[in-house]
Amino acid sequence: MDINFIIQELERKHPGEVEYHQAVKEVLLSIADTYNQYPELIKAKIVERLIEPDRAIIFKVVWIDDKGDPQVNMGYRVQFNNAIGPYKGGIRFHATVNLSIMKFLGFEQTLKNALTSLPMGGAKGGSDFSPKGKSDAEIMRFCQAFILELWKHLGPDTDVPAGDIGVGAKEVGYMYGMYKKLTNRCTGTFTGKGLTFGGSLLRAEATGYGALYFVEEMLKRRGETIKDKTVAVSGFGNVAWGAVKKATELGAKVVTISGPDGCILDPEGISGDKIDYMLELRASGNDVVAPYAKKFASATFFPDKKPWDIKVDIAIPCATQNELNLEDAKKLIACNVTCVAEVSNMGCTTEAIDAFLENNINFAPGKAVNAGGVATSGLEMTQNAQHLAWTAQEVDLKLHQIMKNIHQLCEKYGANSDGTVNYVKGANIAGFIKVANAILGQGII
Ligand code: 2IT
Repeated sequence: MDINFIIQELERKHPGEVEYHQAVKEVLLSIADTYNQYPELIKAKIVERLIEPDRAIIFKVVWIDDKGDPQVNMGYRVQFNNAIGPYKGGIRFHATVNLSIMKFLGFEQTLKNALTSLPMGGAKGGSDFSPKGKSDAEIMRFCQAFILELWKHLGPDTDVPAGDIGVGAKEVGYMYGMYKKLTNRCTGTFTGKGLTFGGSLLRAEATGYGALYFVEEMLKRRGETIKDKTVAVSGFGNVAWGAVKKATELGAKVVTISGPDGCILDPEGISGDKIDYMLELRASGNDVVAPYAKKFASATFFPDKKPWDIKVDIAIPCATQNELNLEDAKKLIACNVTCVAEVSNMGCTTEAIDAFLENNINFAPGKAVNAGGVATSGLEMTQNAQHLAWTAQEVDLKLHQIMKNIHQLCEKYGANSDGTVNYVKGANIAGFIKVANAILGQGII
């Protein structure tokens, strides 16, 4: 495989889509050696077929704000690949959303969903609509207008969306409500739904819990446990909340969270009602963490700062793509961090990942670490199809097993000769092999 040529062609066809190029390049670099051992994959042009989405649906969303004025936003759904199962992936509402970000997320989702071992293809959707500062009524009208266009492309066996940044249970509820009204069918065609209308117990916690289960496996390989370790978390949304909750439950001390406004340092640890308060912060809709330091005297707020220059054992980025760059990586390395588990999708820049790997820091990529979220979405689909609801314990057990399996896949495909694991390689190759074989087995379509 001539990676340079494939990337050049991708850039020529899709100029300026930098996040999409970044995600594809990272994967191709790590799978190249394996791919070149399979002439049948090369002959069938599996890489060329995998890196292009099946389709991208782009539409206009017009809605009415509280003043009675029309507003216009963009809507997207990138149905990336359905070789393994129905398109599946979250919807993001954030001012930065564009086609490149949707495509990188859809591509990552395809490989991630393959890692879960559940029958789900990959997709991503969203809008440049920013929920920040919007009233509840505005958010509802936007969600309804968004689905009024998108509903015809969805379905329980076609495409099942969920939440992502800016889309939580409330927004999923508004979107699913409109979807159900238009189709007149209770098909459960959304995951992360409210518990009274088909949602799964533990879906809210699943991404963060799954990430910590994965971290436990990483540490276990080194003969360590997470108990008494110090942890830096970025972000303060649903995913960060679940991660802080599980890390604390397992005996670690989480000393940071962060938002677009800056970073909170709480040396006493974020536990108990401080964790519950994260939900309040998020529900306020202001997208800031500063109020935490006003409420809890043990904490300090540092405006415009990231949590990566604090001495911790483990760093867990839970905010957004490229949030952790080379400069941040160098600071963490200087602080003797030993483990970096990326929970945000593509949370670390390529240069940051290279720095971690060169310095023998245990680094694991988002598509492995955060797969517990979509895996539990898969479990929600199963429960909906069975017309049953499992207990939290049942879901947790399955989630835990899935994360252990993903870790094993990383060990299998990412083993270094010195006995350590290259998790980037392991996750990319394991996901790719599964999708590649699924594409190959279904002919040229
Ligand atoms: O990035 C992700 O995996 C998600 N936003 C969750 C997707 C899902 O379908 O649950």
